[in-house]
Amino acid sequence: MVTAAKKVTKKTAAKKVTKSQRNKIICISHKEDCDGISSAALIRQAFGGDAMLVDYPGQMEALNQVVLDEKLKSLFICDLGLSKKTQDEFIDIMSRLRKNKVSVTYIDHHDIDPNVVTALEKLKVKVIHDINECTTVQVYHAYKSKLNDHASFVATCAAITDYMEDRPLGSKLLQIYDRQFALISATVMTYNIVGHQREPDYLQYLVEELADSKFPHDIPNTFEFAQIQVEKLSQIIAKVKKGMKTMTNLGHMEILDSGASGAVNFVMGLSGKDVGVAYKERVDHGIYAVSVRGSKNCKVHLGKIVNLLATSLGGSGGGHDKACGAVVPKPKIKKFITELNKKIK
Ligand SMILES: [Mn+2]
Repeated sequence: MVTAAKKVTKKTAAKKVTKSQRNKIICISHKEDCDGISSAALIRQAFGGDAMLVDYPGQMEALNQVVLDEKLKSLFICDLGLSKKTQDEFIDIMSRLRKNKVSVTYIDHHDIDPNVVTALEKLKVKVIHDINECTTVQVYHAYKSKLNDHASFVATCAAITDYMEDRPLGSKLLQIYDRQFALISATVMTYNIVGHQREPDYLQYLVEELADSKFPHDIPNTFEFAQIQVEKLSQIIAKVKKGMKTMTNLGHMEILDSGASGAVNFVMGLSGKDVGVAYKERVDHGIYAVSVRGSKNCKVHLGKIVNLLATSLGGSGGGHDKACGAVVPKPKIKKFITELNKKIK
């Protein structure tokens, strides 16, 4: 009895202490491309704190983890779009964070259900959302006064890798720099990020170096590493030529020994169709990670179609009009492709 009572007192005391000591700043950002890594870097430069770098399957797991962090004071969520499958749980986690008085800022540019924005704003989550500019450019624009000059270069590179350097803010930033210099820097960054997806420490290191205003060429071995990646991509071209299949409206291929997102542009391009689909099995999960790309002639919004279709098949997905992704249960992949082929006519 006595011990139990003591324990309770201790717990209560501990809670009181932690309540007044909320001082942690965390940025959860997308780890798979230059926009996510660069957003995390600029948040770090402006506010300090730590980055948690995640992919789409890991997104909710990270949020469920931080909501339990009793020291969390301020949370930024960058470049992580929501889908029909994840948005309700996301709102629920946001309301729990807000009950604990955690300040939350959600910065993104993927297609979003307007009801979700309304719900988030009701909770006083700060929403910075523009489908016309990449996330890093929006971070730069919002927190310019807390950032140094070099931050505009980090944002420029992110805009290039997200195909958004022609947008109002993105194009102004690109004008500051020599186009070729920015292109090669953005491209080398991208190859280093894509090639280090299984090395979280390296991705963290990139965030720190970019926050520290390093150019990609000042980070050791980045250009050499990019060369190795380029060589691998040229081998993928040969494999796609052999293994790609076509339907009326799309080309598709199962990828076995590289990332689906690295191959998908080749699948679209070499198939001669306006939509390409590449999918790769995630062995331990029983699911396929699917990448979808549309050409300039593709007139439908692939992100919206894929969001609905993947959700109806027990998976999830979404993204932009011409570039999106999905997670699809293994037995449903054929259905996903045939249905997508019908819906994009
Ligand atoms: Mn992005």
